[in-house]
Amino acid sequence: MARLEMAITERDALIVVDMQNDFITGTLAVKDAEKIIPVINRYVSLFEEAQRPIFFTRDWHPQNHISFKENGGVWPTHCVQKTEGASFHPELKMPKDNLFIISKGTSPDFDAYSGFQGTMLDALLKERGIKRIFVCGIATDYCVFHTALGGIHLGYQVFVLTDAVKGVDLNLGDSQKALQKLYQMGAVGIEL
Ligand code: VGL
Ligand code: ZN
Repeated sequence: MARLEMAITERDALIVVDMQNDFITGTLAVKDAEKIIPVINRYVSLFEEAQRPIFFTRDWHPQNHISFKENGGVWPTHCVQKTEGASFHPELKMPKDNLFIISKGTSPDFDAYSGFQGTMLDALLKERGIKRIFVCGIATDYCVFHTALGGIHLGYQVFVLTDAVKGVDLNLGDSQKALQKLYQMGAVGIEL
């Protein structure tokens, strides 16, 4: 449909969403999530070489978090602060500098699917003059979707790195629907 040519610019940042053990091999494992690790690592290298900031979001829940089934929520217990399940996957490449870790869902009574919700992410991007964000990670139909949508609402040009996302697909087609909705809202799907 469209042919895009582009470069990584000084206005760009990479956002890697929730590449944590529980979402890859743990209590809320997303099918085939480990397959995108090398792809994400390549994007991390690309943005690192371009000296661009890289933001890693993480789900960082207290044990009594509202989203857990045992507390009346819909999800199995996952990404409890300071547990192995909440740690980033050991094969995920972390750059040496210009890296930021954004913890979300940290209050017992609020869930946060968006990396912007209740965090410093917007302020950190703004004070660095970032206008375009490149989003990858898991899950396409939850935290990637809401982080990308949040970015759109906050005025960023959002690119979804389509070869570096994986979805839960609780209902068949959820991830595809999430991507279509993002495109309708102005996001661009791209593979660099
Ligand atoms: C997520 C379910 C519950 C996600 C977080 O990172 O997409 N999904 N909490
Ligand atoms: Zn969560």
